Amino acid sequence: MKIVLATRNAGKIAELRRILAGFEIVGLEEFPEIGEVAETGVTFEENALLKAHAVAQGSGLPAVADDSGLCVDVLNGMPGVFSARWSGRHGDDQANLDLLLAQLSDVPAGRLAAHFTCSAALALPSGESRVVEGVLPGRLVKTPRGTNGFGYDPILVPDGYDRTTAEMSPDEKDAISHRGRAFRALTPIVRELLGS
Ligand code: ITT
Repeated sequence: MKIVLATRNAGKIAELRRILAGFEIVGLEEFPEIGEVAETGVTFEENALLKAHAVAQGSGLPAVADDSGLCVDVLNGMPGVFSARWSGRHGDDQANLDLLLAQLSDVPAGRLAAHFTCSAALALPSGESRVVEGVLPGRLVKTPRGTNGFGYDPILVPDGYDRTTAEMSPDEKDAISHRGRAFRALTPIVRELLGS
């Protein structure tokens, strides 16, 4: 059974194709008629479900979606669901990172706790859906380090590590990441609902 990956974020696509390696994954490029889904939800869960349902309806196939972001304690959880458009330029990782670092410039190093969150949703063309969450807690560094991954990876050091997720290998990040956790939790649910 084919599953449509309901995301246009290249960084996520690369990670999800690894994490969901056992499934027959098709990308949104096979459904050019499906437009952008407005992320009008106020939670990761709501937005993941919005995207998964829209793509399942538009493609007629089961769809999985990811809504994720970086939540910074000292900013009351922001940028959160606004992570991809924090600078006002959706998907401009460098601009988003630069703005966040500017906002944190006066915050002492000891007060930089933050976490990545990922809500992973599955929706079927019938309208049935499931959603689960994964979290990666850590702290931010003010000088970006590493070239792997995407988004805010160069500034998040997971708890128990001294490297950013951009300094980790793809497999190392997948094993502990919010996305790895969420989609590994979703996998048995996908198998159960699709009978595969
Ligand atoms: P789709 O809606 O097409 O999936 P998007 O980039 O708009 O793509 P989101 O609204 O879920 O997706 O925003 C995700 C943002 O959160 C992403 O652009 C990064 O800035 C950040 N982010 C999420 N997961 C991350 C990770 O593993 N490493 C670094 N940054 C991450």
